[in-house]
Amino acid sequence: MMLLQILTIPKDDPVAFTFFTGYMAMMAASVFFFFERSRVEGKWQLSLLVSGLITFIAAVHYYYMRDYYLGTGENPTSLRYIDWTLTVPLMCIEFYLLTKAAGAKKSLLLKLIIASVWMLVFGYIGEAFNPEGGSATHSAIYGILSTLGYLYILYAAWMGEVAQLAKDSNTPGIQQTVRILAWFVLVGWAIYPIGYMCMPGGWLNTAFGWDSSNVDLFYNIADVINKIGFGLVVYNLAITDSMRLKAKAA
Ligand SMILES: *C/C=C(C)/C=C/C=C(C)/C=C/C1=C(C)CCCC1(C)C
Repeated sequence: MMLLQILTIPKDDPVAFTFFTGYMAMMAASVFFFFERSRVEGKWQLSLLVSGLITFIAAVHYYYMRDYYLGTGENPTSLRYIDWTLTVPLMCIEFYLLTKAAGAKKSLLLKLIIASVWMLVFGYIGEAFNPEGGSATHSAIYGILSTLGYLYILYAAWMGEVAQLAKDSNTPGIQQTVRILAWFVLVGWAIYPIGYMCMPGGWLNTAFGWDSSNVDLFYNIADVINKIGFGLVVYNLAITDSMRLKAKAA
């Protein structure tokens, strides 16, 4: 019976659907990024490798989260945060690689990674150690602490070092790409705190009665947008620039 439960998607369960489609989308995106890597100029290959690693790591976690969710009906909180702790720093590396030619230093990468780990550690405490039934205070305190890390990355991408380096690069392609990625951080990443607020004790849970099943719905949709979208934006720059270089050489 247990096996049957694991293998079936209940037809009235949109969260289960998004775990399956999320898994497949991440897998397909990884294959795409890894194969396309050989078609771009050498200087872009590392960026595409990182794009592929982000979606590949997510795919493996979705494989396990999907079973965990179907088997227990609960949020796979620990798997979720292990995934993010690996993939969000990799997204910081994408910013670093894009601005490296304009002089980005290792210290910038380190600051971005520290901010993302800060954001995720407090988010994890907020979710995983939320008292039974949900505590508004616990949820708010750790939510706010986590948000400070998010705001730092947002600031860096829009007005801080990352934005400045993109400007200094004097390369329209880099400027445009960094700007689009900054939009992802502003809009795409903002979906996560919305999901967080659906858990018991969270503001949306109390105000609208959105329950913890909505947490994963928001996270799954946000992950597809952010991980695959981020990768495609970088890919677009890499392939456009490579084609241009090839045309010039011919
Ligand atoms: C691929 C995964 C990504 C891009 C995950 C991003 C996650 C966030 C931006 C999470 C942010 C949170 C807050 C800003 C406050 C509440 C707790 C979090 C961790 C959900």
